[in-house]
Amino acid sequence: PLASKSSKILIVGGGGTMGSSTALHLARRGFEDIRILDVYPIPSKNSAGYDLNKIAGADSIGLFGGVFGGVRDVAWDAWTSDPVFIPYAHNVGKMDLTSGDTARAKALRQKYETFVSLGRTEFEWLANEDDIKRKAPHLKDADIAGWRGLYCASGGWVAAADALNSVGTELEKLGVKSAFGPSGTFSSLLLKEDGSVRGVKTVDGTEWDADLVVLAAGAWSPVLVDLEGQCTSKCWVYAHIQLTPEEAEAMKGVPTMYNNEYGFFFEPRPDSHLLKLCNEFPGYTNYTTVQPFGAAKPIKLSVPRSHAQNPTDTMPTEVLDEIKRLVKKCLPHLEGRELINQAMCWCTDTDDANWLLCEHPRFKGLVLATGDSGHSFKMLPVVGNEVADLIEGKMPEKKRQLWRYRPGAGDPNGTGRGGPEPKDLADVDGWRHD
Ligand code: FAD
Ligand code: FSA
Repeated sequence: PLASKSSKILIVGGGGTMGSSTALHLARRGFEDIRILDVYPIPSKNSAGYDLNKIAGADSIGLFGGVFGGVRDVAWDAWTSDPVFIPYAHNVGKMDLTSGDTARAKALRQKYETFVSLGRTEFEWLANEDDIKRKAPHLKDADIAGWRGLYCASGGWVAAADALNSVGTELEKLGVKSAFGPSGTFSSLLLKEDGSVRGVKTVDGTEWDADLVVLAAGAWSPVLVDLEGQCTSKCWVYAHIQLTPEEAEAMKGVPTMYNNEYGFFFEPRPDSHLLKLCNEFPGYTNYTTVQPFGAAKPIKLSVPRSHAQNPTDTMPTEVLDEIKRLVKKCLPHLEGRELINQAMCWCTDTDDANWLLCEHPRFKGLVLATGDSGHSFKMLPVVGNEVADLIEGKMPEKKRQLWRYRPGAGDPNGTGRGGPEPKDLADVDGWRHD
C-alpha cells in the first residue's frame, strides 16, 4: 500500500472530477485525514465537469480491457444506485450515430453485436433515418438520410456540475477537509531529502504537509508537474440555446444524441430549459512555454486557459459555425437562434486514451490520477475507487499495466483519439482574448 487509513492525504484538484471521486472513495473506505485543494470550491469552476450535462451510459467500449479497463458499466450502475448520484442521472437513453463514415458504422455495428451476444437487451441497431426518428421524434425534421448507429436504453445524461456539488456535500459530511483559492492552488511539490514527497506548497506560500499527494488537476496536471509528454491538454466548446418552456416540453425525455461528425446535444434542462450543444472536432491546443515542477528547464506545453478566469474570451468562429450546422441539420426549427453561455473547457489526452493512474516513479508519494482523455465525466462515481485501490495496494496487475507511467509508449493498440492533429488556438479566427 502507498498509504494507511491514518495517513495525511492531499488531493490537488479535489474540486474536479477525478479528484473529488478519489476523496469520496477514500473517505468511504475510512481514510481519516483527507484534504482537497483546488482553485475553486467544489464544484470547481475550472473543472471540465462544470457544466449542465454530460453523456453517460452503460454502452462500454472497454468491456474487456479497452478504454476504461472494463469499469464503465460499473459507472452507470453507480449513477443509478448510489444515493449521492441518483438524482443527477437521467436515464433517457442514448444514441451513438454516424453519417457517411462506413468504418465507424462497422465498428458500431460490431459493438451492437457484441452486446447482443452477451445477452444484453437494452441495445437496438438503428439501421436508417426512420429507425432513428422512431426513437427520437424531436428529430422528425432532421436532415439525416444515411445516418445509422446504436441505441442504448441504459444511459442518457448526467447533470454534471450538480453531481460534483453533491459529492462536495457528501465529502463535508464525511469530514473531508478542504482549502480553496490561493491556499488551495498548487504551486510546487515539497520534497524530502530522499526525493520523496512531503507535501504541497500553494500559491499563497502555505506549506501543506502530507504523507501522500494525489495529482488530479485535469488539463492542468502536465503544467503543474512534469509528466514527460504523456498528457496533452486541449479544449472543446459548448454553447446553449434558451428554449421557451413549451419548446423544452416538446423535447422532454428525448435520448441524448451523439454524431461523430456533427456533434451532440441533450434533452433540455428541466429547470432552466437550456439546450446544450457541442460540435465534435479534435480540440484545440494552446502552446505556451512553461516550467512544470520537476522539469529541468522551461518547455513548450499546451496550457489550459480557464474560462472562469477569462469570461470575456470569445470562441473560434469555426466552432460556432459547426454548432450552427448541428442545429440546422438536426433541429431546423431552432436555426438562427442565439448561442448563449458559450464556454471552452479543458481536458488532457494520453496517446492511448487510457488514464494515467499510478505512482510517479521519480516522486514517491505522488499519485497521478489524470489523463482523462476527454471522456471521463461518466466515471465520476467510480474512478476514485480505482485510485483508492491503487493507494491501498489492491489494483489488479492488468489495470496497473493499462494505467502505468508510460512516456513514449504511444498508442500501440489504437485506442487513442487518432484523426487529425488539433489546431492551436493561436491559429484560429474568432478567438479574442486579452
Ligand atoms: P477536472 O474535472 O477538470 O478537474 C481538474 C481540477 O483541477 C479542477 O477542479 C481545477 O480547478 C483543478 N486545478 C487546476 N489547477 C490547479 C492548481 N494549480 N491547484 C489546485 N487545483 C487545480 N465526459 C463524459 O464522460 N461525457 C461527456 O459527455 C463529456 N462531454 C464533454 C464536453 C466537453 C465540452 C468537454 C471539454 C469535456 C467533456 N467530457 C465528457 C470530459 C470530462 O468532462 C472530463 O474527462 C473530466 O471532467 C476530467 O476530469 P478531471 O478530474 O481529469 O479534470
Ligand atoms: O460519450 C462521451 O464520452 C462524449 S465525450 C464528449 C467530448 O466533447 C468529446 O466528444 C470531445 O472529443 C472531447 O473528448 C471532449 O468530450
